[in-house]
Amino acid sequence: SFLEYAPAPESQAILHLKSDYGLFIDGEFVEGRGTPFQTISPATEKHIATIAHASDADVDLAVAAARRAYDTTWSRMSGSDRGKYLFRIARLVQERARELAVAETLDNGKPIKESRDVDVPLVAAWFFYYAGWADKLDHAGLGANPASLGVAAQVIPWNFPLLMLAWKIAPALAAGNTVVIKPAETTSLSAMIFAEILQQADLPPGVVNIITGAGDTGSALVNHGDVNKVAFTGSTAVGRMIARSTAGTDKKLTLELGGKAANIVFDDAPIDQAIEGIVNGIFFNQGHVCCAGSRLLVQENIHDEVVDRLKARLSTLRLGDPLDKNTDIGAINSREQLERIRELSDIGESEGAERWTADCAIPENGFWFAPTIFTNVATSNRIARDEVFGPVLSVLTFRTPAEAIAKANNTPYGLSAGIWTDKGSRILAVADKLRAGVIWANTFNRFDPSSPFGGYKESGYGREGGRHGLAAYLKPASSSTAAAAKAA
Ligand code: TXE
Repeated sequence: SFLEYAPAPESQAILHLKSDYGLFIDGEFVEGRGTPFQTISPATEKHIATIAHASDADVDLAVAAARRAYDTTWSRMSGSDRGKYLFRIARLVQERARELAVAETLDNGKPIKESRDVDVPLVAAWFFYYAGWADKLDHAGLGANPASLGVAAQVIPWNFPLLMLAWKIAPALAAGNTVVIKPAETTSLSAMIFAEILQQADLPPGVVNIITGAGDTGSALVNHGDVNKVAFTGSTAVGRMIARSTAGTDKKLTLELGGKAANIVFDDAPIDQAIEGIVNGIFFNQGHVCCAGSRLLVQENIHDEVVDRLKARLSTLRLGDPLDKNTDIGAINSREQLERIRELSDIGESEGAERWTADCAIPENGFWFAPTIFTNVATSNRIARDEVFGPVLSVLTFRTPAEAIAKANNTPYGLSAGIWTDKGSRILAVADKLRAGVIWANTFNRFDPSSPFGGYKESGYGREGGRHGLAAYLKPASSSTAAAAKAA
């Protein structure tokens, strides 16, 4: 199948890596005017390619190209024609799936089996899903003749570089907007391969512009005067800055920020399934997941059994070369992130929590952190409150459903939560009281393009996915168009 993994030397050959990547503006690769930077493999620290750094003038060019494309082609095109481009992009992603998966794993450090089986197939699924919406907008219950917003400025993080790109671009284009998007500085490689796909799909120039760079480029983009919509996924600190700087403008804003999700396990839960769900919940993608189940809330009477079984399971995980298809735990994306994880883990220990680390050999080069569990965690400990964004699980206990709910909600975040129980009525009763945007029952970290994703509180606002995700890229129908449509 096209998803089959080829071993490293061969797979690198299918990558056709360039040594130098420019910016993708107005349908062309152009040189950036800022100082270029290097992207490295976090598993080996070896150089992969040189990435362009967009200056303020480059941001101007990209926004101008998006505006032109919006005015002259994209907003004038029928929904069914826009849909055809999105279908084409989805199919090209499938055709180049192996190459995209290898690039993603090389640049990000995530295991190839995840990029191959999760990230890239979901990227295609997102484009297929929103392609299907493009010609149905007028009849979708989103208001009569919903209108696009204009130019969308999108800034994305490094944990799911391609998937976040798809989450941002697909609904924006389906709704008739044009895009300028900035990938994260440590993971721009797959976005530039995606730019080649846009060329292959013959997407009209300027409809999607991909500009690489660091926070300065992101800031120039979201604060640009000719942008109508800002969509950001990243840290709560930067999200706050963007909320402040766009306040008082007419830019429509959606923010998808951090999380500290509770994964609640009741004593009647199917234990084998729950153990797998807990492991997947926090160790998938090295825990670099905003909705990761980083706080395990386990019913007191099964605490010891669950912790023992978790330790046994984690001892079987294989950490190492992300390009090896047997690898379960890949590399931490950057030295900075590794330092953050180390620091918070050391604080966890100094605050009195008990630390257990899976016994695995750590490669000599690259950035690695072995799966870690903290028990005896108090709700006030930093390890129970701060987003670690790494392979670190904090275990807390509860006695009653009410206590589980109170502890789960005792966080400034509100992105996701999980409930494990055999009782359907309990799932509904507990879910109803959790302040989290996404709640999984007897599963965790499941994603589907038709399902809205987003948070409460400091996890941000707005939803991505489903028709809610589309609404984020549309103006509400004006009362006059609504009335006219009704009269007709
Ligand atoms: O995020 P940043 P960082 C959390 C996670 C992690 C921490 C820091 O806890 O440990 O944040 O990660 C761009 N204006 N999450 O430092 O800085 C930046 O170039 C506009 C959770 O990597 O927020 C990148 O493209 N843009 C999260 C993107 O913002 C700016 C995913 C994210 O980087 C900018 C990532 C500015 N002033 C981190 N400054 C999640 N919700 O999944 C930076 N950027």
